[in-house]
Order: sequence, then structure tokens, then C-alpha cells
Amino acid sequence: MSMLSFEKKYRVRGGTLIGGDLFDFWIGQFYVGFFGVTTIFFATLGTLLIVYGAAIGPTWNLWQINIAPPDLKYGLGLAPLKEGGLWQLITICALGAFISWALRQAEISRKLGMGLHIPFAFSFAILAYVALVVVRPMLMGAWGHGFPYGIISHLDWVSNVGYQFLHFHYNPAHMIAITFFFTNALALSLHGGLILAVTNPGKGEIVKTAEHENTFFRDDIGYSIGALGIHRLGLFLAISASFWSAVCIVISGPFWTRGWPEWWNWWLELPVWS
Ligand code: UQ1
Repeated sequence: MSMLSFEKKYRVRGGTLIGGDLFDFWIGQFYVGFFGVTTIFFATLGTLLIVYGAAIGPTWNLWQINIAPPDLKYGLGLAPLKEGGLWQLITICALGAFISWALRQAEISRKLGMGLHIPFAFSFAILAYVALVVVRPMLMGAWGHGFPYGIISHLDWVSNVGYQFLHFHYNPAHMIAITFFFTNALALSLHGGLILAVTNPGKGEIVKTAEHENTFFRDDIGYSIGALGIHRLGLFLAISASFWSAVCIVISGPFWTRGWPEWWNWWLELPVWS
């Protein structure tokens, strides 16, 4: 069955979360839906605001364009457009577009009678962004604690915030997040390698199946997690990486203000040593 006839079969009404049948149609291969419209709206407006921000800025050098959050003196209030207000509007547009996209994924999943695993997974990427530009700034009392929108400028922000805590790699949640990112890369490379190895046989060879997949890992490490298991593991590793990234930045400032190396003094201060 070609993909097009498959899609035709599943292009059914219903499953919408809002608006009933109003936007329940397709344009070409794309499902529209209420949240398709809101995604386009926020993404277009946000992009135009970024271009406007670049136009009133000092450079068109793509690496150096920077749209900064407001000064800390504006606290959690609205700032004038050219003094961080643009950043605030762009942030609202980004949140609107990201959340719309997740809800669009939910609508399509419901239409197809699938689980909601995809929007659930995507929500963890949104969570990491929300932690940086909403949760932490609110806990710290100023939108100025959000990160600037620019290629070099956001790297400088990460570096500066890292050094404010002396050595960010001593942040225990950062350690956990990195461990999940690396383990995720290991798992996906093993899985990608395995699938390509069994589905790309040499000329005249047959495509291999689960028997080969399981046997490889039983011979290699004495254990096979299975075809479903590897995807459960992958989802867990990926969402955990995003989750602990969000935790590691939200605790930095609102809940710990000194250098992260010092946090480990709890170990030296255990009464058992005295
Ligand atoms: C695995 O065991 C497995 O099951 C057959 C896969 O399924 C296709 C995999 O992709 C991988 C990578 C493994 C090995 C992983 C672990 C955690 C034992």
C-alpha cells in the first residue's frame, strides 16, 4: 500500500480538541486543524518580530544578531518594545507556536487512534524552554534572567551563567542530565546501527529479523531488551535528559546561589566523619 492510499484511508473526521469541524481538513499532505492555524500565526508573527528586532539592531551578521531580554530593573513587568519588549513578545509567540504544535500532534494522534506518546515526548522539549524563559525568570523576579535570542549571544549567556556558579559541571542535576544525553546517544547509535545492519543486507542476502537482533545483543552483552523495549528505553532516556536539564537550570539561582562545587560540602559535613 502506498503511503498516499494509506493516508487516504485514515483521513477521517474527528479527534479535534477545539473548534469541532471548523479546521478539520487537509491542505495537500498537511493536516490543518485549529492548532495548525495557531502554529502558523505565532510562528509567522514571531519570525517577523525577530526580523524587526534585527532591523533596528546594529548588525545583519547572522551570528551576531541579538534580541535581548529586558533589563533587570523592569522586573516581571512589561518593558518598552526596544528595551526587551520585543523579546517578551517573541517569547509569547514561541510559547504559542510550540504549545500549538504539541496540541496539533495530539489531535493527529487522536484522529489515528494512536497513543499520545509523541506530544508527550515533545512536551519535554517545551518544558526545557519554559524552564529557561518562564519558570526561572519568575522565581528570580525578573524577565531579564531569560536568555537572549541570538546565536553567539545565547552561547555567551550560557557561559556567563555557568561561571556565576563557579563550575556548572558540579551541579548534580546537570551531571544527571548529561548522563542521560550521553546514554541517549549511545542507545540511539546502537539501535540505529542494529536496524541498518539487519535491514541493509548485502546483494543476494536476506533481510534479517528480530531473531538476529536479539541474538546479536545476547551474544554481545548477554542481554537483549527487545524491539519494543529499546523504544521505551529511548523515550525514557530522551525525556529524562530534557527533564534534568530543566531541573539543573531552575535550581541554579532560585534554590542555590553559591558555587556548585560548594554544594558537595554536605558530604564533608556528614556527622559520621567527626
Ligand atoms: C536490543 O536489545 C534490541 O532488541 C532486539 C534492540 O531492538 C531492535 C536494539 O535496538 C538495541 C540497541 C538493543 C540493545 C540495548 C540494550 C539496552 C540491551
